[in-house]
Amino acid sequence: MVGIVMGSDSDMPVMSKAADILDELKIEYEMRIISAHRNPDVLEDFVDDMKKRDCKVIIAGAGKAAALPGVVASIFPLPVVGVPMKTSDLGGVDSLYSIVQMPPGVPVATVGIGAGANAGLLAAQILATFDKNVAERIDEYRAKQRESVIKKDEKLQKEGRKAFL
Ligand code: RP5
Repeated sequence: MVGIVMGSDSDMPVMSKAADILDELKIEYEMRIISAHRNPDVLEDFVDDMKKRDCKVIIAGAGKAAALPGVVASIFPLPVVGVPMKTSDLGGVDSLYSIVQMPPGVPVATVGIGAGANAGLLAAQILATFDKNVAERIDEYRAKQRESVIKKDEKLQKEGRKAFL
């Protein structure tokens, strides 16, 4: 299973995209709102619980001085995927730098600003390294993705660029 945690309910639109991908790939997850700054004790309990329940990867999203993914990585021994939120003051580079610039020894696999779907996919790909069923479902997902681009190009060839405007 996968853990999904975010610092605030305001992060939900982005973190929901990660959950949508896991739903599509039939991967079980637990989703929580826990702030590293506002309730660190609850965060520690959550990570301990995830460890006990054999969780293999945690997706953690936060914005601004986004400590959450790094704190999760400091207590969870398996991969942590960090999702930086877009912010109103600094556009999300604040979150991105906070999450990606971890000190040596405590890595966070950081996706792009607001890239919840990629976080879900990366978590699924981590599970796919040892779960053949998940690997097969990722192959199917990619085949659909390929097909959708081919269809768009066929439309372009048939109807011209104005059909997209
Ligand atoms: C972070 O501060 C959260 O992850 C959120 O992205 C940001 C703003 O939080 P709220 O003021 O919306 O609760 O901790």
